[in-house]
Amino acid sequence: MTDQGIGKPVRRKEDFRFITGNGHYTDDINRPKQTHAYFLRSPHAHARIRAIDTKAALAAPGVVAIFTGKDIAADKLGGLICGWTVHSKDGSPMKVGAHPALALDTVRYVGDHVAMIVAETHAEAKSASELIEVDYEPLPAVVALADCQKPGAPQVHPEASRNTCFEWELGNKAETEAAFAKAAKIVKLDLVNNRLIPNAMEPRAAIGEYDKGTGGYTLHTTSQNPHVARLVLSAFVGVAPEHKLRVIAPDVGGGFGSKIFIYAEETACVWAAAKVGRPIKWTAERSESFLADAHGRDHLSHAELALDANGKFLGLRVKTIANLGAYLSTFSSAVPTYLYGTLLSGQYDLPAIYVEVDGVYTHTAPVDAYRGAGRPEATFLIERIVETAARETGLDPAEIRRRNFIRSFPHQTPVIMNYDTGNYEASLDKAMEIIDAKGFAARKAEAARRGRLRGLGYSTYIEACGIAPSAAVGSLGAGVGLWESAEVRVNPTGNIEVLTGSHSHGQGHETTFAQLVSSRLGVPIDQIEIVHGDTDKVQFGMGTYGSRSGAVGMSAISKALDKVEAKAKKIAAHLMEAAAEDIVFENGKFTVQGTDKSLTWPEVSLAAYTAHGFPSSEIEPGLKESAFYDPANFTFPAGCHICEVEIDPDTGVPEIVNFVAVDDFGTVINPMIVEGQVHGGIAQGVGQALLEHGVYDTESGQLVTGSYMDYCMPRADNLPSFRLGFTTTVCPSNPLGMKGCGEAGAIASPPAIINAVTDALGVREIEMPATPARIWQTLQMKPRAAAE
Ligand code: MCN
Repeated sequence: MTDQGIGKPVRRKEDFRFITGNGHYTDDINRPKQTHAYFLRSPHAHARIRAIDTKAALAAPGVVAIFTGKDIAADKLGGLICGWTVHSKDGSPMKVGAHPALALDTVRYVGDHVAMIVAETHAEAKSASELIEVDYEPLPAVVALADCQKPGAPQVHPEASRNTCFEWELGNKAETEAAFAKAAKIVKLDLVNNRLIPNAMEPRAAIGEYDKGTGGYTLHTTSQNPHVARLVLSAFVGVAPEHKLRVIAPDVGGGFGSKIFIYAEETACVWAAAKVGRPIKWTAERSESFLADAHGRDHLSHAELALDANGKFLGLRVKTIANLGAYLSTFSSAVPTYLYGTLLSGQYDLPAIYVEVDGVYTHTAPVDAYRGAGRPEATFLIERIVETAARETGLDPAEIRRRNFIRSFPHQTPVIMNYDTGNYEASLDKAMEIIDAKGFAARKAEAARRGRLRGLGYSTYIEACGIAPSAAVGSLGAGVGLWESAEVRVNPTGNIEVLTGSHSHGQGHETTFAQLVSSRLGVPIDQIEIVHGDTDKVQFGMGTYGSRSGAVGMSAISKALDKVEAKAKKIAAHLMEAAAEDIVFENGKFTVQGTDKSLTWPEVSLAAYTAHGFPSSEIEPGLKESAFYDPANFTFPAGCHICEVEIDPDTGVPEIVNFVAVDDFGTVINPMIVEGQVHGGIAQGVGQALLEHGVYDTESGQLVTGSYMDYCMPRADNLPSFRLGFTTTVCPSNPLGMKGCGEAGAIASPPAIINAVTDALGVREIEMPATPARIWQTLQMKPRAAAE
């Protein structure tokens, strides 16, 4: 056994290249004879394009070519797709508006793609874009979520009347109504889940190339799932046949969901490379990222919780309007439906749930998955209404949760999910102990003496991740299977290459995946290479999102390792003239049970390739195995986050003085990496709860928060030192017992923070982000509200 195996806090081996400037990101790559692209974007939220005059721009210095929607249409390319079909209550499929990579005759949001200018340099392409004359006929736009379904509202797509893409429902309406009819108490809450703009450190980038000799295309791009990109670009958009398209996602500097999708710019770069006969490179400027990366969240909800006289939950009903933006992005329909409604049972034994979601179009950037994707919205809703119920019934917030926790597993919720395992009380107890919940009253009193308002907020969350099995997601409308694949190649010298369909863009896979192999084969991690992100190298893969790479991707590796081990034992048995059943493989050594005969890992690896004397009918030469793995169920990470805030009533400035997260991620491969994932997720949750808000001007549809001057990202001094703890229930749905950890922080933390802020202020509600201005305003309104 190496000291780098499962459970060890091994330092991330990829970090050396990242922190010494030796990473290879898409923008670091330059191809011979490369040109540069710039995209002319719509300044209008909604307008008809009467004409585009590119003459002057084409004559500008350095310009190689200019393409518009008409050129793409002339090539009969398909539009950008949404890969998940959702059906409305009446059984009709969602209403999909056309989404050409470059706008054809209408632009539908500020930032929509109008023309692609290809020039010798980025600066030349950009300045030529100013010479393009677009004759726009501005049209009225619908921007506010609350307005878009009103009669007479401007229409985003002719296919979707009332701008409604789908009217989805889940759960049993009649049973839920019956539960409400017998309730002793009904708690009602209106909630806004604020729009967020993802801000990965590396903006999106692409280099499209075409090889005239082979007819092959190559796309280097900042993707979380290069095989899916290749599939969509070939099968649906029709850029090139799948076997003639290579997609490479090299080092990628964060994605948080926003790099799952197949966007216009990457599509146009690879398509146009054949037209100009030279590689085309594009790297987003940060302000383009604000405008045109898919945004996250943006829900308006009304929720009602029915309780009996003992504080036991009887039923939950929810109506949500979910903003999809101007076009359906790659997975956008799944986020406010199957990734949201299915988690509304939370950690609670809730006998009846009925949820309705209207997915609506507005003249804003597309909205799709962003760290947590649907599950933060569900957790925010359930944890806010449970907290409100505690306050309105006079029950302690921990006590009302305890009264309603699910305690036996497996547990079938009324909203599809079947929770496999968990121990919610254990994580609540541990979090309360770490934060010293008992001492809170004294701390509050002490803060009051200093003129500060102190509050405590709980969030006992659950999420579903892994985003698999294929049969389950297929039955819910996914257009793809959601398994994962792996290949383990043992070289003759004993070192190992693992080809995985997962993609690492900050999650430390090169370390944790190698730790798994090290544990199993007894080989140090520096002799193990994790290969990912290249469709020409890796057999296939569904990529990284939904915190699936551990539970699904590593399980595929584990399955391939089973095969490698079985074959290596067979070879060792042959070499030592023993039966394969008698070979024990431990710590990288093959021993014939009960003897001192043994062989080392390198000896067996070498023998696999020399293959001298192998009985050819029984043992093939070589040691290389692959596997596709489809799990039995989602995984259900759960836990308890508790936040303690202090507010300065004079300025409204909140300070998180204490934040405890106790999570159950099943078997943990690398506790240091997992803690880092939790820290990052909480930082994003703090951003959503207190700072970040994507705001459009409701009249003009201009993005008001289009730069870091207006969009407030969390900084180090907004964050406390998090205190973490773990509880463990081993996941029975995959061979490693793992549950995903990548999104938990972003899912769990916002309600804990808002529950703490409302507790400190002594108010029922405050909208996210609870900025100092909003908090101060709430405090000023409070005496008035109390008097009314
Ligand atoms: N891990 C572990 N033990 C567990 C679970 C996970 O050691 N029980 C390790 C895994 O081996 C992996 C890491 O923790 O190295 C995260 O694993 P997992 O939870 O499976 O999540 P994924 O690797 O699939 O990553 C996706 C997830 C998502 S959905 C978003 S969004 C997100 C996130 O990860 N985006 C990130 N974390 C991010 N971190 C960075 N730095 N950048 C992003 O873009």
